[in-house]
This record gives sequence, C-alpha cells and structure tokens, in this order.
Amino acid sequence: MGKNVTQKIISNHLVSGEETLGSEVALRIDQTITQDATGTMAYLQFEAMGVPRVKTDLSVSYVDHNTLQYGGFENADDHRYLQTVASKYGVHFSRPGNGILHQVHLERFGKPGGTLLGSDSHTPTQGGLGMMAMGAGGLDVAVAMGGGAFNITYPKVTLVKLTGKLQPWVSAKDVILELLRIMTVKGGVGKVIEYGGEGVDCLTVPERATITNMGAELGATTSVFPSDDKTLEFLKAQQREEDWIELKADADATYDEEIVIDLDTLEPMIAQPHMPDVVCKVSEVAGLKVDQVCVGSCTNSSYQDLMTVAETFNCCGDKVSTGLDMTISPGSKQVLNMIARSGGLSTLIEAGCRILESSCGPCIGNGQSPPSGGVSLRTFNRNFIGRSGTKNASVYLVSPEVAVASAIKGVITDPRTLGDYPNIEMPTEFRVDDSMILAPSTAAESDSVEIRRGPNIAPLPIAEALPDTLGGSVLIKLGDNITTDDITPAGTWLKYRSNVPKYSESVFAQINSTFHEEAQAAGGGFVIGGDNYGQGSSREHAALCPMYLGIKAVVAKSFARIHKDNLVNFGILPLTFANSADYDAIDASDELEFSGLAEALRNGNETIKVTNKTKGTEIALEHGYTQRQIDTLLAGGKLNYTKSQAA
Ligand code: MIC
Ligand code: SF4
Repeated sequence: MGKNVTQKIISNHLVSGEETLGSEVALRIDQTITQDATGTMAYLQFEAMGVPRVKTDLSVSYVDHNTLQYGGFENADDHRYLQTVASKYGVHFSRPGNGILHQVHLERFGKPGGTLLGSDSHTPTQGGLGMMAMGAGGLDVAVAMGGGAFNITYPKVTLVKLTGKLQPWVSAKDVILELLRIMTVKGGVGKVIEYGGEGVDCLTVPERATITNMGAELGATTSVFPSDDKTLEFLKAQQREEDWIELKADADATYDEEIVIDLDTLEPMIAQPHMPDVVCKVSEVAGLKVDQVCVGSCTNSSYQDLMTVAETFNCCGDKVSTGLDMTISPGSKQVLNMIARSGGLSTLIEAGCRILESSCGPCIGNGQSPPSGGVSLRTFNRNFIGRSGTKNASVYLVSPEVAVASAIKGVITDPRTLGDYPNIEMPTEFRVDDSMILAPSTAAESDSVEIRRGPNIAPLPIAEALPDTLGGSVLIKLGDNITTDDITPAGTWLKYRSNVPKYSESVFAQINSTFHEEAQAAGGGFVIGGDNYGQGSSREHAALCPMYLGIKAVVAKSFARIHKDNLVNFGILPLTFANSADYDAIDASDELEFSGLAEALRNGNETIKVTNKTKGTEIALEHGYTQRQIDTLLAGGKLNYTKSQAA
C-alpha cells in the first residue's frame, strides 16, 4: 500500500516500534534547534549527560527571544553561556540579531525528508520544506543531541486538501486561521496535518511555513507539505539546491481523516481574543477601532510578508493612522537586509512604522504591551490572555494584509476594500550571508573552550524517584485550555529561564500571585485541570518549576502532547479522569492520597486509584503511559532515567 509523506519520513527514521496507529515509535533525529529562552536548560541538561560532542547531523543554538531585556546582566550572561557551550559541544550558534530561529532555519538549514527536534513549539515551521519537525522540551532535545531517539505516538494523519487558488488579499495566514476555526486548539492532538491538493502549487515555501508554523496552535504533533518544484525553487534561491529531494505522497496513499479548504472562496480571517481558534471572517468584525498593529513573529515575517505591507502603503500612498502605533519585526537579518536593499524598509519608515530588531520581540511580551483595554492586531500565532503584557488588552491575530489595511484605516479592515493587490513574488535569489552563524570548535579544539556562566545560571534541580505513596492537598483547580503561559508566564519573567528557583515564583502568578509560597509552605501537592491542560509553548519550565515547588501530580481531563511529555520528563505524574465527570468530585484544598502507586505502575495497572480523604471518596484515574514513560517516572524523571540507562 502507498504511503503519505508523514509515513515515509517516519519509516525512514524508525529506530524502534511498530508503525501502527497509537503505538509508540522512536525516531532518529537528524537536526536539533534551540532558542535562548529554552536553550540554557537544554544545554545544562546536555552537560549533565556527560556526552562529549553532539551526535546529530546539525544542531543550531539561536538567540532570538530575550535579546533586549531591560535591567540587568541576565540575558547577556545567558547569551555568553550559550555561545561558549555551543562552541564546546559542536553546535552552531546564531547570534542575536540574526533572526528568529524558525525563519533562519528555513532559510539556511531545513531539509526536505529529514527530522528536526526543537525546544520550541513552533518547530513544525520546517514542515513548509517537507521536513518532519517537532517541538519538545529542552531535555528531549538534549537527549537527541546526545544521539538518543525521540519518541512519539504513531500519529493519525489528517489530509488538508487545498483546492483552487488564493485570491487577492487572502494569504497563507487565512488558510491556517480557517483550519483553526474548523479543528480548534485541541483538534490536532495526536495527529500530523499533511497538506495536499492542487492549491499547494500556488504556495511558496515561506507561505507554507506560515501554515505549518501555526499548526502548533492546533496541538498537532507536526504539519508537513510535500517537497516539490516550489521547494526546489526556494532552496535554489537560498543557494542550497543540493538539499532538495522530491517527496510526495504515493498516488494510493491513504489518510485517517480529510478536510477540504477551498482557496477560491476563502476570505480574510481573524482570531479574536483570547484563543487562536476563536476565528471569524474579518468582515464580521470590521470597523472596530485599533490601538496597535504588530507585524512579525515566526509566523509572518518573511520577505514576501513585509514587502506586501510596504507595497500596500506604497500603492495607496498612505501612512499609519494617527490613532495607532505600528511595529515591524523582520524575521531575520536576511529579510531585513533585503527589504532595505529593495526600498521596502524606507517605505515602511516613511509610512510611520516603528522598526524593531529581527527577533521575537512583542510576540513573547518583550516590549510593545498594548495600552489598557487596548485593541492590538498582530500577525503572530498566539493571543492568550496576558501574553502581550497587558491583561485587559484584546489581541487579534491576522495576516499581514489585514494588518496593513487596518493600520491605514485605523479600524479593523477587510483588505479587499483597498484596491489592487500588490502580489509580491518570492525572490529568485535571496541574499545569503551566514556571517552571524558561528561554527563550533573542532573536536580537537573543544577541550580548550571554556564555558562561561554568570550568576543567573542556577544549578539544575533534579527530581526524586517516585515513592509508593503520594499525599498532599489540591493546591489549585483550573478550567479548560490552561496554557503554559498561565503556568509559567514569559514577558518580564523571561530573564529567569536559567534560574529555576527564581522563575518558580512565577508559577500560576497570573491566577494567584502567592501560589509559589502556598505550594512551598504545604510541601507541595497536586494540580487539577480541565481539557487540553498545558497547551501552547514547549517550555519545560512549566513542568520544571512546578516540580521545584513540590507538585507531584497533575490530574486533568486531557493534556497537550508536549506538556504531558515534559511532566513525565520531570517526574510529575500526568493523570486523566477515567470518567471526566469526576472532575467535579475534587475541589481546591481537598486532601488526596495515592497509595501503592509505584507498585501499580510496575504491575502495568492501567487505572490508578486516588483517595479523596476530604470527601471520603475514591476516584479512578488513567495514565496511558508507555513502559518507557513508566520507567522514567519511577526513576524520577528523564535525566535520572537516561543516566541509569547509560550506566
Ligand atoms: C512561545 O512562543 O511561547 C515561545 C516562547 O517561543 C515558546 C518557547 C518558550 O517558552 O521559550 C514556544 O512556543 O515553545
Ligand atoms: Fe518567538 Fe513568538 Fe515564534 Fe515563539 S511564537 S518562537 S516567541 S516569534
């Protein structure tokens, strides 16, 4: 039987496991990427593993998140640590200013048919090149750098069939917003989203990458496009033709599910506050006054995106409305340089845009927090409450076309009302200059490279082996779709990513500012969640910091994939209600006890019982762990487990 693109890549990288739906497979990882906000932990963990050099084909460490943090040495120390540790262990280092990891990796390194593991949830961006690229916690990436396989549940493959052709002023962002409307933020869990159909032909690689990037918001394992002539065109334009292979689904390939999106009739779409799946047509909310427009992020900061914005100002001879602020963050140095040379940058400056660095910037809450109660339109991928830094702001997610139309008019505007579409083509030649990517030391030189650590780099906390009895109280009870930004916020906290004791003060701080003190005073305890607990970012801090505070288990209706893996990696038990109605049978402050826990896991029991001592009831929980996850939990997390395996 024929195979689809996903199945082909999995087969070519299979280390162990059965290629059947739902079984755990271990995959060989060709490349890894990290960014500074998750990278310091990944490299501290890599160091703790004691492997002398990375064993991947290519590993790259990017600095793009905390590039401009105000008030202290922390970020600069982190950057210095990252640069030295990369050089020592054989990792390429992309300097601050070179751009956002996903954009730069697409330009310079991603390879069709390969596998990539990244400590960032938007790693699937490289699916735009036909790569199987997955987000994971830093520890999983560290293990992959050490040559270890990455485990996934053999996914369902959903075919998203694109028919027709994008119409003027409608772009790739609208495709993924429409898919989010259809599938919701948990619709992709356990699935790979594979794109096909004739509509694929009208999309350039950067456009495809916008779509696969935001597949992260569906909760999908990853998203992937075929590798075709368009892929070859892009790689040629990046002077990397030799990286191309053709990769297409066989004619008789089958899929577990099929969704059709008709590009001919697709309209400009918008995600409303405060979730990426609260999507409607722009025309339905047109006219709403806007206070801020931000263009950029790993979703929409390519040359084509920014030139579309510039040319729209140009054609209409217009400026940014006096009622709002507009910022532009180019995705990479290459993009910034090219819009500068083509005159686009000057158009943007003349129009009144504020030009920011090539980095994540406002997307991760570094600057540009909207005014109180303000409306912010962003070409980004996440609009979770508070992520912008202003809790009562309303953040909308849109395409660059909608962003510029609204910036000109001062209110949310359907760009189709503007006139002729500029229709920017992908360049046939990009300006290639890798001088901001530093090659590592050679193996022979590596001994003489000194790793430099500042005081912000705190030692790694390590979990303890799982005891047989776990007791304590419910420290917090939460609803559905709790994000990792709710658990460990970014913004002003970001500079403590290498300092777990300090960063742990942020845990659930947006919900209860004294949570960390209460947790520590109680000697730890439990968290209760609803559906899709831990969605959003891959930050393992959302497990590591709760572990540091003594959280022993999270009981929820369901979990997001990366976060569930991160909990296991740090020795916290993710458990689900056998009967979701039992969510109502546990309240905050209830005393819970698990007895015979380790024993039950060792014996392969599929159900675990927890006693609610306050209510005098017993509740059945499920875990769905694989043997590897059980061994990891029993050992007290992945670092302990990996070390014991190596020994
Ligand atoms: C994000 O978009 O939330 C981040 C910051 O890029 C994260 C990683 C992180 O928390 O450091 C992600 O998406 O994984
Ligand atoms: Fe950076 Fe935002 Fe992309 Fe995360 S989503 S990698 S913060 S640009």
